[in-house]
Amino acid sequence: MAAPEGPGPDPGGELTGPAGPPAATAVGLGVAAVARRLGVAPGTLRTWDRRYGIGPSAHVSGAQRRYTPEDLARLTRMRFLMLQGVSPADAARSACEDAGPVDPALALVSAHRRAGRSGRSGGGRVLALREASPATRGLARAAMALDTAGVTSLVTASLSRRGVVATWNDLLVPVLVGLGDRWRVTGSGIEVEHVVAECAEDALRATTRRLRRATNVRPVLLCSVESEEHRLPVHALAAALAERSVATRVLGRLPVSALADAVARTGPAAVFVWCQGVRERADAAGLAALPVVRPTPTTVILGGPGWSMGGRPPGVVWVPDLGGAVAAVMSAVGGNADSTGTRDRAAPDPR
Ligand code: B12
Repeated sequence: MAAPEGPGPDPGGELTGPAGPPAATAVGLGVAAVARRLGVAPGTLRTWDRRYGIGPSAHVSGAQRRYTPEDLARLTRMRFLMLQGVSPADAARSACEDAGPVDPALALVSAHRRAGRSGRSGGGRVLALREASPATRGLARAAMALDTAGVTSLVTASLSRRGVVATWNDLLVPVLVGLGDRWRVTGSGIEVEHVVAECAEDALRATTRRLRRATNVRPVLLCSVESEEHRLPVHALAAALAERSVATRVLGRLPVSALADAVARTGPAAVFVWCQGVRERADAAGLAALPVVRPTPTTVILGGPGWSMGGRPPGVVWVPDLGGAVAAVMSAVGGNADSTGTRDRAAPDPR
């Protein structure tokens, strides 16, 4: 079993029993003492024992079963994982570690623990990735080293070699998801997230700025909902469209009323609105406030996991990924989603 994070076994000397090597001879802690240490009710400990088989293992004749230091270490780890948002069942399984990590987030915990044991701190310097091509591993390494020049040059090289959609899907998203998982499990790595977000945004904006001759006559507006701080997908879309000679206007975070004004003033072919929805979900029904442009109405395209689509007005579409957003905008402006100016469209994924 991995060493527990947080207090180690028996730091408070509450274990009862004869002196000597603790695990072998100590009689152990009672349920009330363990509950106190973990900050849970004794009944909760009994439930965990019954449901997940993570309970006291010392058998003392004529007495209640007692918790050994190993039991306490296991429970401490389970509690630590639960405080990071892992479900009790998964936390118990991981704490016992017989079955190995059961999901990527738990694999991440193990990676961080291994890094921790080799003397590193702050969640370790290794980023566990759900998908790990050599390219994504390289980007993750540069990011974890806070090597801004390295991150920018890896992203920039991939953008010009493989194009925006492939760079976003195969290089950036796996690293961003890995960083998000790491933050969820360990609460650390915000500085790394910022390095990747800043450098990626720079590189994507540079791609967008390279557009010289736009083919779209009507404007395309890109924005996110007012409460949203996640904006990388918007910049990925702007860059992917620029590659296809479609100019966009990135309007940042907007309340619906401001978006309505922008639509009224510019009569766009398409509007894209991103909502990650961390602080609050956005209701697509609210977009009924957008003015109807005549003779050809604006195509309203929504992206991100934060939308409630229940009462969406007719003609409002939700797209699941960057490729879908590109296709929807290209169809609104009458262009071909596959036509890009990128040199090497067919460059193999270096996976
Ligand atoms: C970078 C980042 C930030 C940066 C954003 C910087 C920037 N310039 O954008 C900063 C530091 C500002 C930030 C802040 C916060 N963040 Co944040 N952040 C992220 C991170 C790592 C990447 C965001 C991103 O670009 N995602 C894009 C892709 C990678 O996201 P995806 O969900 O996997 O994408 C799916 C679809 O959306 C779709 N898709 C992907 N790309 C595209 C593109 C288009 C155009 C379309 C249509 C679809 C699409 O395909 C994917 C598969 O289905 C995510 C981790 C993650 N998994 O997303 C956390 C994450 C979104 N953040 C999270 C949180 C909690 C926060 C904060 C509350 C943290 C805090 N303590 O302050 C704040 C909230 C800010 C706010 N009010 O919005 C959580 C959200 C959890 C939840 N249940 O909602 C995440 C998921 C991390 C986690 N695992 O917990 N964050």
